Amino acid sequence: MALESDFGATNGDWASSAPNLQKNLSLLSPDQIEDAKMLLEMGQTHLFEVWSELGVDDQEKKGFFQQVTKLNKSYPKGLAAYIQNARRLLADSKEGRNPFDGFKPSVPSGETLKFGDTKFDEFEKVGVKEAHNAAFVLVAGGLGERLGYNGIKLALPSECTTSRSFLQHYVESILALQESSCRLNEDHRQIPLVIMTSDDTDKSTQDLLRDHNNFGMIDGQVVFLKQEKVACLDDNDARLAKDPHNSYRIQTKPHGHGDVHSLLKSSGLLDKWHDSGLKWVLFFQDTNGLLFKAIPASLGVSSEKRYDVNSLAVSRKAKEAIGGITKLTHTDGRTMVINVEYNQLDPLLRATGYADGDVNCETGYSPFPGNINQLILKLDSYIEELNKTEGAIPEFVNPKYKDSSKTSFKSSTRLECMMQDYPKTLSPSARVGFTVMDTWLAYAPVKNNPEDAAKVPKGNPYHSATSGEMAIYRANSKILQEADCKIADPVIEEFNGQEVEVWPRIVWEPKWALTFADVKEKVHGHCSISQRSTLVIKGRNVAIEDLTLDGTLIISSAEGAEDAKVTTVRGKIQNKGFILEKVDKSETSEIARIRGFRIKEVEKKEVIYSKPENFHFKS
Ligand code: UGB
Repeated sequence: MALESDFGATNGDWASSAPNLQKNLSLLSPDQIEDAKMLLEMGQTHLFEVWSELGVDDQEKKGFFQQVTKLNKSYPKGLAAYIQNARRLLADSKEGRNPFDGFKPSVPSGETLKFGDTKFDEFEKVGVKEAHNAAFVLVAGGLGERLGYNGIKLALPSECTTSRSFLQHYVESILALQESSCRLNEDHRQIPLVIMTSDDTDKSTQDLLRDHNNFGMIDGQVVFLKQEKVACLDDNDARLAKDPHNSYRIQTKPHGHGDVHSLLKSSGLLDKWHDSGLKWVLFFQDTNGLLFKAIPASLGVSSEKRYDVNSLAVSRKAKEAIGGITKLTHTDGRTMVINVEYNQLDPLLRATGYADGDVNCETGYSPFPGNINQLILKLDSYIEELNKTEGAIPEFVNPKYKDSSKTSFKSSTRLECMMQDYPKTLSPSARVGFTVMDTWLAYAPVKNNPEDAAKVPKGNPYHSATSGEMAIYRANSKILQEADCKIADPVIEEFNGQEVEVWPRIVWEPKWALTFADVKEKVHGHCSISQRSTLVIKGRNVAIEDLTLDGTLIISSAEGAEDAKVTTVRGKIQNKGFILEKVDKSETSEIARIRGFRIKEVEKKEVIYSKPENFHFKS
């Protein structure tokens, strides 16, 4: 950098535009002097306006430059590049420039799977076989402000019948997949799991895992990568915002889940995985309790179709807060299949001749499949691409302007990037596809607080803790129905102002069944389950046969009781069961309050087996 000559070298003249900095130069190391020059050159003198005399708050001043070093290091090409990029994107935003200028959207074609049909079963089989060649990456740096929950979302129970957290469910699902895949391939590979955290989530996530012995994963199988935040911006000139609580600090905010690509690249993990023979990297998000029901088949699709990128998708309701998978064709002939984020789809459609924008078609859904942000990338081509880009993902800025002059912001903004924008830099020859699954099977995230969920337009999904839990019961009930069990119809109930279908509370551990084939292998005869029932299966080798349940049945294997032989539970069970008890806003348990109910255990039948047994109940 030619800063010395531009500013005058050693006498501090270069800092004359920031007199309060100039008075404190003796505190700074040579590297920090360079950073200070960069900040002045980049128009950031305001950061030093309130700096006190030398000798006062000196530790804070040193802390400021430590923060600048960190911001510099954690952004590709440093803080000066960040400020330059911000100025460019803020100018585009002020001018209202459409990021998709020149592109026309159309509905792409991809693989559409229907649960239970032959094609789905075949893809599941291929996916399970392939899973021992996969690594999983969970992006969990977001705090979930929209949910209004105080802890990390991964620690939330995915459902309250067993209270298993999302993280436990994810880890156990990967382990179940690992076991099935290794059995088929006759090897003993461990499927790696990477969790991307941020300062907001890192400690709590690591503690959660450690306090539960990694939920069964071995030491080293889980790797944490922490994303850093980026500097906030106060105006269109990209003046960095001061932290409102400490004027010796720059305010920072998360940069978005797109950071995962540069972190994976710089960690060296990708090459390590490649050297150990892995072929796939699967990315997923923090609160979708259904996701692993869709993973085996979609991995099968990736493998059979040799997709470089496979995005999982579901039918999307117009204006639903999930991105739309879209084919974009440029006037110059370029095409790409990409996620268009939910806030951009409507303006893009309106600007390109679709006068009504983001609306449902005759199917009752948007014609654009909804992106659920589960991506499957082929490791070879991923490494090749990241060698070119270092994992940098095209960024965007979303300032909330005070008025139509677009000259000032309501609050500070920052640059962001999204992991699903990875295909934007790929060459046109890359094989980019997607797999559409039934929504009931694949997607039920927990994102919205009860108040916002209750305001969701009728017919659109709530994406709340209430709907997320009910969706798990619905999916398990429908899967058992497909396996010829008689499952009573759901009833409609209202919790926290949201009308939801309440199906029997049926839950099983991933090791019992991960695929439909597993379920069919373990359900026999004429089984029937009433709507008010609860069925929990906690063992691996358990079959139910001619079971009639009206109440609560919990089947658990005692420690060490699992072997290849099967425990069978049959007969008729009737008891008072568990009930869903409504709670209101005054409820002190946060878990119950955000759902609008708690589960009250009234009566249950519990089967705990320590060796394979046959249980025959006669009510
Ligand atoms: N996340 C991070 O790890 N780091 C961050 O800086 C931010 C988030 P949100 P949103 O569910 O299907 C996404 O906030 O806005 C993690 C897609 O962009 O839940 O709802 C965070 O912990 C959208 O296209 O994302 O939108 C969480 O695990 C659509 O697919 C994940 O990133 C939608 O999700 C997502 O964070 C969806």
